[in-house]
Amino acid sequence: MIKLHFHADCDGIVSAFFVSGELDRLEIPYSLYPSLGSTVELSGKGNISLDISNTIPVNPKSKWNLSIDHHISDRSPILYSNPRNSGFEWPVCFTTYALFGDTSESWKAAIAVVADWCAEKVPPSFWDTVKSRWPDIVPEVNQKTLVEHQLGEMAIMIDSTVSLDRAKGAIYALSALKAAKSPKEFLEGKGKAGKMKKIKDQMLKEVDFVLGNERVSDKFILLRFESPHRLKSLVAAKSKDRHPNKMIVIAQDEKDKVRLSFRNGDNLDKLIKELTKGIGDGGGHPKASGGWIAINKWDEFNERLEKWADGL
Ligand SMILES: [Mn+2]
Repeated sequence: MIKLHFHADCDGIVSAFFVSGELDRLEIPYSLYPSLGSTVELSGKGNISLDISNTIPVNPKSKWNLSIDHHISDRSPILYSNPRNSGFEWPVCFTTYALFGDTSESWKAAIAVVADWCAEKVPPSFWDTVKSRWPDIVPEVNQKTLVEHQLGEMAIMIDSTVSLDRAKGAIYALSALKAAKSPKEFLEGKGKAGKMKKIKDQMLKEVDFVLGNERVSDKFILLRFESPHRLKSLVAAKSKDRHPNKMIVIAQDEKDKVRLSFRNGDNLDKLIKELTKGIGDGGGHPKASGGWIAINKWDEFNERLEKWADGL
């Protein structure tokens, strides 16, 4: 039995769509393991890990596992694919689309390309393919335009479903993608997407409620909040629209941890690593990173953040 691990975000879910579609075609049985964090431990062999930067085989001798990723990270001691190593920055959804997809499903890859802020990182010919079938969803090949348009809206439907139902939401979103026939039907909420459309409206209301409580300083904005739902990434995305010229620090309290998202800046993967050192952990991309700290280390994190801002 193949164990399919995938990051519970747009990129991971769409990647799982393409890989599981190929397994379906060959009637190879598999089970699904959405991962809410960036670390997964693989037991035995036959694991496939998608968009999870820290993929660790429990037994390092079990090489018959596969990781397809796009984060800056060390090569795992298993079959490993990362376009960064060959000079490309496209997300996992694009790699898996190129490997196993069909042009009739290119719009699904496009959702996660936009969600991962990579519209201009994938080849222009990809957009020609999408546009030739669905001109409406690609008004122009411009990341900012696309994220505010229909592809961005579909990405929020997927992210909201994960915010509400976490791992279960990720599996639901995957099944809705499998059932979806066209971007139009998906956007209109036909079939399984209907529930996701409602969840999107509910989550966006909660995000609006949280926005406005941010502390705005010269160099960054800091927004710390509590919610029963995993809103951190949605709140980060909306804060970016509100404060396009400042670094964004989003902090969501969760039992004994505070989960963090950094947006709008450079080398944010290195910065979050530095600021959480010894009190938590962090990583991700230069332009968007995430992590956590122990809740009782909040003051220390705050001091480090201020000190870093003073040094700029
Ligand atoms: Mn991801």
